Amino acid sequence: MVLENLRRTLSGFVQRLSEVELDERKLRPVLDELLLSLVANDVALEVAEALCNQVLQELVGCRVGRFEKRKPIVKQALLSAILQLLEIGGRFDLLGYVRNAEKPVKMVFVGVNGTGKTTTIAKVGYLLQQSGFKVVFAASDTFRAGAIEQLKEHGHRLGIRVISGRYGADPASVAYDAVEHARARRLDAVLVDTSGRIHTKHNLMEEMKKIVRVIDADLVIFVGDALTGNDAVEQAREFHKYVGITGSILTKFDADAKGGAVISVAYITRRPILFLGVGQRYEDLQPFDPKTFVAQIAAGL
Ligand SMILES: Nc1nc2c(ncn2[C@@H]2O[C@H](COP(=O)(O)OP(=O)(O)OP(=O)(O)O)[C@@H](O)[C@H]2O)c(=O)[nH]1
Ligand SMILES: [Mg+2]
Repeated sequence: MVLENLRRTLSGFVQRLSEVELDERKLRPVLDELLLSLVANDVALEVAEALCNQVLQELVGCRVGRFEKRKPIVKQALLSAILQLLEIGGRFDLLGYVRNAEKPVKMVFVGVNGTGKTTTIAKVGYLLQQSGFKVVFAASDTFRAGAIEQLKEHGHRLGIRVISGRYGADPASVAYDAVEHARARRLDAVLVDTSGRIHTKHNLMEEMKKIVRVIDADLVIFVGDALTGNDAVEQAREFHKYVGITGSILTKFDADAKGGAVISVAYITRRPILFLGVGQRYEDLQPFDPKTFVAQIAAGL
C-alpha cells in the first residue's frame, strides 16, 4: 500500500516535470495564424476574433506535454468551438417541421436583392413537393420588374400555383391571399417570395415585418449569398435584428464560396443554417450538416 502510494506520487511528479501550462504568450502566435486562415476563408474578422478569444480562454491554464506541438491542440479546440456554434440552434429538419406543424405552414424568405431568394423558394417548393406536400407560392415581390413572371415561370415548371397581384400592390396582402388560398384547399405550405430592392433599409424592414405580422409567419428564412462574405453577415444581422429569423440558407456554394459566411452568419444570428444552395437546378439544395462542414473547414486551416 505504502509502495503503491509512493509510486503514484513519483509518477505524478515525473508527469508534472514533462508537462507545461498553456498561457496566452504561448498560445497567441498559433491563434494569430489560425485567425488569418479563418479570415482568408471569408470568416468576418469580428467573428474570427471572437472565436479565437473563446479558444484562448478555454486553453489558458490547461496542462499539455512539454514537447507536444501547440498548433494541433489549438486547431482542434477552434474546430470544436465552430462545431458547437453551428449546432447551437439545433439541426433544423424542415420536412419534419412541415410534417408535424399545423397547416398551412407559412414561410417568408427574406434577403437583399440577387442573393437567390426566388431560386431558393423554387428549390424548397420542389423539395416539399417531392416529399408529398402540397405547396403554393406567394409573389410578394411586387416591386422589381419581372419578379412576378420569374416566380410564375418556376411555378409553371414545377406545377405549383402562384398567387400574385399587380406590381406595386401591398406585398402583405398578396401573402395573405396565398394563405387564404392554402387554407381553402388544405395545402401544406405557403412560400412567400419578397423583394430585396427597396430604397432604404428602413422601408425594406418595415415591409418584411408587415408581411410576417399579417400572415403570422411560422418561419422566416434569411437567404444570403455566400460569395459576398462580410456583406452577407451584415445583412443577416440586420434582418435578424428587425424581423427575427428562424434560420438561414446560404447560396452559390457551387461558385467557389469559401464557406466562412456560414460560420459568420451562424455566429451573428445564433440560428441554424438550414440548407446550402449548390447550383441553379431545383435539386441543388443541400441540407446543412455541421460535422461535414467542419471537416471541410479543417482541411483548409
Ligand atoms: N450558381 C448558383 N447560382 C444561384 C444559386 N442560387 C441562385 N442563383 C442565381 O443567382 C441569381 C439571382 O437569383 P434570384 O433567385 O433571382 O435572386 P433574388 O434574391 O430573388 O433576387 P431579387 O428578386 O432581385 O431580389 C440567379 O441568376 C440565380 O440563378 C446557387 O445556389 N448557385
Ligand atoms: Mg427574387
